[in-house]
Amino acid sequence: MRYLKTLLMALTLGLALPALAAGIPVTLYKNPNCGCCDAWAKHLEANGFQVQTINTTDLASIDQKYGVPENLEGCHTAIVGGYVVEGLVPATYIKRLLKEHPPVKGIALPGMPVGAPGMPGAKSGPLNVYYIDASVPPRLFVSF
Ligand SMILES: [Cu+2]
Repeated sequence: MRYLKTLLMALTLGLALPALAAGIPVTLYKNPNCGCCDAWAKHLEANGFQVQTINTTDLASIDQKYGVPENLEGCHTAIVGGYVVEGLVPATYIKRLLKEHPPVKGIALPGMPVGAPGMPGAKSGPLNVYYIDASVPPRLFVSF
């Protein structure tokens, strides 16, 4: 009886642990020579995501494939829960996107602004994260 209990407990733990450790899956397309994308991936992993990195020197094709307009391009493109996350968007806003589940392609923090996760330093002003959809000019998702 005691043996059975121990066995059941071990099975329960064995099943529960990988599920907890896995985190929210992210596929990250990045240039192998860009370091801030790796730092951003670490920031995500520290905040409950699990990042799979795919190195490519042809990010233009990735942007085209996922419908990221040129004016919203960052240094990398990530796919999370069916959404496109372009650039160094903080983990907390990705979670908000997944929770609110708006009918858009995704969100973008254009460029590589100092003060965003992965780019050390102090921000020179508020950083804007935009929706990726058909809106011109792009609609603001959040300022931080
Ligand atoms: Cu980068």
